[in-house]
Amino acid sequence: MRIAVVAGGVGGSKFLWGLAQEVGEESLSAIVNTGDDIELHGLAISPDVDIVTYTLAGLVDTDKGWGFAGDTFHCMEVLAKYGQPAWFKLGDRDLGTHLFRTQALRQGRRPTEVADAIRRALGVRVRVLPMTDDPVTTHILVGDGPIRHLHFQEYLVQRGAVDEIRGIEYRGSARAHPSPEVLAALREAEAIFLAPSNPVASIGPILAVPGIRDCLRRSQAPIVAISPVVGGQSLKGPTDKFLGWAKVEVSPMGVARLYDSALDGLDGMLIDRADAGEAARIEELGIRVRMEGIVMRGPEDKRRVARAAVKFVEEL
Ligand code: FO1
Repeated sequence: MRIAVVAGGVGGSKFLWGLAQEVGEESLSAIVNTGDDIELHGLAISPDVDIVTYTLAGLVDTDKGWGFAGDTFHCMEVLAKYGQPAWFKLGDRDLGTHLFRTQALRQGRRPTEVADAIRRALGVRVRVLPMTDDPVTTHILVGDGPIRHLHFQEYLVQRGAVDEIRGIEYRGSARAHPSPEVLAALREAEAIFLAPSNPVASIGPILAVPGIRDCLRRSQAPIVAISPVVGGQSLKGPTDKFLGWAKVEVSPMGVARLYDSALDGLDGMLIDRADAGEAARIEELGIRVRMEGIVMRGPEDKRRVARAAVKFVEEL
């Protein structure tokens, strides 16, 4: 079965890793958020694309969820000595990726081509596709008086997501087009999963690209979301804060409703057994529900969630 997965960084990569073990890498395409992309020290950094690639390559630092395992940060120490911003920790090995990406983009290669070169070089057979080759940047609006516009990484990493969210902009998304590779992956897919990533900050920028949203709306393939919320709490990071801003209930039901309206119909939702009480309410929306333990800590959890998702979609 050919599967397309719409994914952010850490949550998306864990689910993709499990899927790769269960169905094999060749049948998978990952359509990855690039709203988090940032330029720092003159380098083009694409965190979610790298997280997905490193995870599938078995090279990621599984404690942090990003960067290469065992990386060192000597270059950052030198940059800090020169008074350069050092809040976004780029490992010495990781810098190799950013140097390569920056140089290749300057030579005129598309982000999709560069991501493809990187994943192939690292031995990944899943097609890792940036959501678009056009620039899209997620900005978080904060501030009690005058509104400040923060880049997503400034909000999340530099300031630790402490600010109250006043607004979110997916800058450039309205003018962005999906790449031919993304369109092909979506059209060929026999099943589409929305990974357990932040619905507003990670999946939101992808669905904000009109050509992707339209393609998903028209898709004949079943679309199944894996809930990023368990027992009223987000699986990772400040997802609840983002859902709160979007006036979405921090529950599988809230996320189901959000996706259902964004896609003009969601086919299925995989939720945690802890949320069994919500199943009937979600099914009232016409969305089929499957329950499983969906918290992914170790490799066996990731495989179990992936197995449940595949079985569910096969039965839809
Ligand atoms: N996240 C952090 O919390 N702190 C960092 O210093 C940091 C550095 C970093 C470097 C490369 C990379 O690919 C990812 C990195 N991340 C870091 C993760 C990233 O900011 C977010 O987790 C994602 O953008 C959200 O999906």
